[in-house]
Amino acid sequence: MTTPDLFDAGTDPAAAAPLALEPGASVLRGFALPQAPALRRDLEHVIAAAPLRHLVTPGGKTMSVAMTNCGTLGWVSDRSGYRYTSRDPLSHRPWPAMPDSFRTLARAAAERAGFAGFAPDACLVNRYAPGARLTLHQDRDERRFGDPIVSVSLGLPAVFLWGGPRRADRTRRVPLAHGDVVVWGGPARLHFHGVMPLAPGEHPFMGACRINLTFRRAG
Ligand code: MD6
Ligand code: FE
Repeated sequence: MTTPDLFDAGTDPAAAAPLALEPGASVLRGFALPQAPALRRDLEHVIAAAPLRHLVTPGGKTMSVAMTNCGTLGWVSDRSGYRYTSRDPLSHRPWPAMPDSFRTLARAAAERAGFAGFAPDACLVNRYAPGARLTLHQDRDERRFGDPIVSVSLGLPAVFLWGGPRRADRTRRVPLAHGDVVVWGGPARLHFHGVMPLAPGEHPFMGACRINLTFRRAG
């Protein structure tokens, strides 16, 4: 007989059963909580080397979310389009290395969600200040879609919009809190998704913002 209490989410977040959004997509509540201090510490170094900045979309709008990257590849946007680059266009230097704490967490979360062997080469860092939002989009600038995406939420809570394979599909609202991890791949890999405008607030651990780390295998 196993003892369910030993695997209670309150004592071991990594053991919590994933909440299935639909086939291929799951939410791991609190999965990143034990690693949050290490993630925050390593994030400071990433941001010092490659500052957060507001990118411009191909349509000429400045994004409300501030972004940077770490890893071999980084996602960027400008008037000429969306793409992955191996260098930071601001400094012309390679993106900062992906910290081991990031890589290890992403791999473990993917495995927990049923995608063993995930080896991300790109981590997009998103910082939301109150009011910042991400309109409905697909993640499809990666070379292949065989690998999942792992998305880690830190700081202020947000409402994630989870849609379907077509932009016009109905969306559902998924609240995401500090430490939650969303993993999607397989049949859900190209589903539309977005983030509602961030409500103002002060988070005891991250201050007045939400940080999202999105891991991909891009190259
Ligand atoms: C965010 N995330 O949660 C924005 N994309 O701040 C994304 O756009 C995203 O969370 C692909 C997979 C997971 C994500
Ligand atoms: Fe996305």
